[in-house]
Amino acid sequence: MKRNKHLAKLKRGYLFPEIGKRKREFLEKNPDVNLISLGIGDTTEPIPPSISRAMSKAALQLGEETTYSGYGPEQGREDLRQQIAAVLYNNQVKPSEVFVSDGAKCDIGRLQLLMGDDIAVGIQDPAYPVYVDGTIMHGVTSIHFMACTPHNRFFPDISQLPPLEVIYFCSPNNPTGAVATRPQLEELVDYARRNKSILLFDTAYAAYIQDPTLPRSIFEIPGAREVAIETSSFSKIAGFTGVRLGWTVVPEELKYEDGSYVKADWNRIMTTLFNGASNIAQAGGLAILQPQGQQETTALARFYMENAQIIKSALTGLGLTVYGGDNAPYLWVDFKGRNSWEVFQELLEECHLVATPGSGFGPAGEGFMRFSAFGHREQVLEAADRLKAFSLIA
Ligand code: PGU
Repeated sequence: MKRNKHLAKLKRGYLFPEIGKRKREFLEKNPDVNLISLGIGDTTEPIPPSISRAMSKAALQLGEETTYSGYGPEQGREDLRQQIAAVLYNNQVKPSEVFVSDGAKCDIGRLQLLMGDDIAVGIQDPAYPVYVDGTIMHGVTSIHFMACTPHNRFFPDISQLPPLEVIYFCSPNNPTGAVATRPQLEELVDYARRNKSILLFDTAYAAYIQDPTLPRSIFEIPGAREVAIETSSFSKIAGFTGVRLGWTVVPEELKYEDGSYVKADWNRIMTTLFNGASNIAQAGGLAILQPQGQQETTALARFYMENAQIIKSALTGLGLTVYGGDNAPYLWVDFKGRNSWEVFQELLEECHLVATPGSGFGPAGEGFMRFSAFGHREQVLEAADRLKAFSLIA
């Protein structure tokens, strides 16, 4: 068999397995070390009780003749689609536009099937690596990196953008923790309308927005329905990283340049390549959207945001400039131009801490490190103590 030639264009292994490898190598040589990971953005706290109970119940129902169910609709349970539209979008989207899935990462991979390979794609730099790697695997060669750095307050200069057919945009942002404001998103939507581009908007961290003036969805922006697809996830809301449940909203109005409807193709892709999200996971999703689930998950987000503040104050105490952490569970830390893999290694060896090298998210991430706020409290406090004693920057 001939290899997909685009796979050879990928620069290295996927970022997080690479970090896992370095972590394992270090532990093999230093087996007694108590390593603390603030690396991969993986939730650590248990799934709240009303949600785990709903999933246990759903699992037991599968063991009973009268309540067993097999394949469900590929697009997700109708009641879950309704609840997502009502609770998370204030009915600004229709249930029929919500496609429930096994997670945002999986949807991002499938969304790339909507695109031709002869298109120009804009991606924030730094960005969640799946956007770039997935686009390359798909055979797209024209990738425009939109630098998002402290110099432009993590928002690209839209007036300088070439015509782009697709723009990936993530807010709250992984890795910088920046959240785009309403005027910024209005500018982005306006660009997409003028250029007939499609925005692929990732809101996996929307539940972490604390400032009520910041938009939680692109569909809060007038005109976005004609230009945007939104992908999101229950992973970070409720500790569902291992349960696997997300969704994508494709508005009815959204069209390709030839006038045909994107939603029809998305439905075709999902019904062909996906067989519906796990029924147990969907029962959990419904519980998240009940008032009790909402209370429990809000408390969970608050807990991780307190972690963010603990790590932030340890890092600022070292004289480092720290971005993010106020409306997103990531801290983006300026290590003053130092090579990020070198800093990674020093943090590993001297503090026994794992953080993610900024350069793993794109060239503009060089010199930065991402610290995740996911962690048990005692580990986060211990990590903060170790950082305070860190001599690198002195
Ligand atoms: N979108 C963004 C922006 C993310 O950061 C992540 C996870 C996802 C989607 C994945 O959502 P799922 O619904 O769970 O599929 N990013 C984490 C985990 C690493 C990874 O490879 O997904 C991170 O540390 O960046």
